[in-house]
Amino acid sequence: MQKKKAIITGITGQDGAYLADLLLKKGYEVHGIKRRSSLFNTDRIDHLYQDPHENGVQLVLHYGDLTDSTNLIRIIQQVQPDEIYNLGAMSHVQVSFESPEYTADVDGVGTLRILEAVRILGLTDKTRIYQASTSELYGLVQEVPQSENTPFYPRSPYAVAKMYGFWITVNYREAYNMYACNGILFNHESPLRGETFVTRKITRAVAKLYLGMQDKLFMGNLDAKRDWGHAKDYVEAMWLILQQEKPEDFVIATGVTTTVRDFIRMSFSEIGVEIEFKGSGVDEKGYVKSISKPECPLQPGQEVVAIDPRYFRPTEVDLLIGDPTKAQTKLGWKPKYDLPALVKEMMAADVELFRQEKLLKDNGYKVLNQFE
Ligand code: NDP
Ligand code: GDR
Repeated sequence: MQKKKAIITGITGQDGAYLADLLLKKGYEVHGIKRRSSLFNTDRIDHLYQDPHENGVQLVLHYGDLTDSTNLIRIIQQVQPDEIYNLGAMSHVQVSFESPEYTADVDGVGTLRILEAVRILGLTDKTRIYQASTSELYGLVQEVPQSENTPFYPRSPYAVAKMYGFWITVNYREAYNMYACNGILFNHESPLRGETFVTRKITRAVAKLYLGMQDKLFMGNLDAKRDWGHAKDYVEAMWLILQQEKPEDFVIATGVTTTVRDFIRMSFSEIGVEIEFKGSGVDEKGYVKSISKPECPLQPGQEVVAIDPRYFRPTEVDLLIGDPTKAQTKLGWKPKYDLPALVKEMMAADVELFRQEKLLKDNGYKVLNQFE
C-alpha cells in the first residue's frame, strides 16, 4: 500500500512539531512548509530531521509562505498530498493588534490560498484539508460552555482573520464538495509553547525565580479564564478529524476553565512556593506566603508578581470553556493530560532548561551566542 502524504503548514510551530511527530509515527510521508528566516527556525523539529541525501526520507521541508500562492500551488502540485494541515498563522492575539493587515493576509486569506490551490490543481477528490480554527472565534461571551453551535463574536484582528478562515473552509466544503474541516481548538500548551504566550511566560519566569535568575514576573489580566489542554492530545484530534467518513467541524477542549491567577499559583506550587495575591486591578501583587523547599532563594513576604498594563489588550476575551461532547462521541477523542499534569511537565522542562543555562554561567562558560 502507498504511504499517505501530508503537508503541514506551520511545521516549525508548537503544534506543527507534535503533529509531524505523530504522523511520522503513523507511517506518513510528511512535507513541512517553513518560512525563510535569517536564523535557523527549526529548533522544535530538529530531532525529526532526516538528511535529504539518505534514501527513504520521510520528512521533507519546503520553503514557503502563506502569503505566496505561487509557491503553495507549486508545493501542493509536487507533493499531491492526501491531507493538508493548515497550522501556519500569525498566532499571537496581542500582536495581531499591532499587525492587523498582515494577520488578515496570513490567517484569513492564507486559508483561502490553500483551498484554492487544491481546487485549481483538481485535487478536490483526493486532498483532505484541516483548518486550525480557534476558540478565539467565540470572543465576547454569548454562552457557556462553548460548542459547535455557539455564535461567534471575535474580539481581535487575529480572531476576525480566523473567522474568515473558518467560513471560507465551510464555504469550499459546501460549494465544491471538498473534504475540508475546522478544528475549533481551545488553548493548548506544552514545553514547546512559544515563550510569549501566558502559560510559557509564567513557567519560564517561575523556573528562573526558583533558580535565582529573575526577581519578578510582570503580568496583564489575571482574571482571564482559559480552557487549557496539552498540545500532544490536541494534534491527535486534528488527525482524527480528517479520518472521518464525512467532513465536519469539531470543538476540541477539556471542559475545565482556570484563571491566569490560578495558573500562576499552580506553577509556583511546583517549586514549593505558596503565593497570595493582594490588592486589585493594576495594583494587584503576588507575594510569597510560604516556602517548602530549602534550596529556593525566595523569602516569605517577597513581591514576585506585579501588573504591567502594557499586557492588557484593547478588547479582551474573558472566559473560554469548551464543550467537547461531539469530539468525544464522534471521534472517540479523550485528552490524556489534565491541567495539573500539564503544569508539572512545563515546569519540569523549564527548570531543567534554566538549570543547564545557570550551570554553564556559574562555571564561567557563556551560553552560546554566535555573535559575541
Ligand atoms: P505557533 O505560533 O507556535 O506556530 C505558528 C506557525 O506558523 C509557525 O511555524 C510559524 O513559522 C508559521 N507561520 C507564521 N506566519 C507564517 C506565514 N506567513 N507563512 C507560513 N507559515 C507561517 O502556533 P501553534 O503551533 O500554537 O498553533 C498552530 C495553529 O493553531 C495556528 O494557526 C494557531 O492560530 C492555531 N491555534 C492555536 C491554538 C493554541 O492554543 N496553540 C488554539 C487554537 C488555534 P515560524 O516558526 O517561522 O514563526
Ligand atoms: P490567547 O493566549 O490570547 O488565549 O491565544 P495567551 O496565552 O496569549 O493569553 C491568554 C490570556 O492570558 C492573559 N494574559 C496574558 N497573556 C500574555 N500573552 N502575556 C501576559 O503577560 C498576560 N497576562 C495576562 C491574556 O490577556 C489572555 O486573556 C492563544 C493563541 O495560541 C491563539 O493562537 C489561539 O487561537 C488561542 O490561544 C486559542
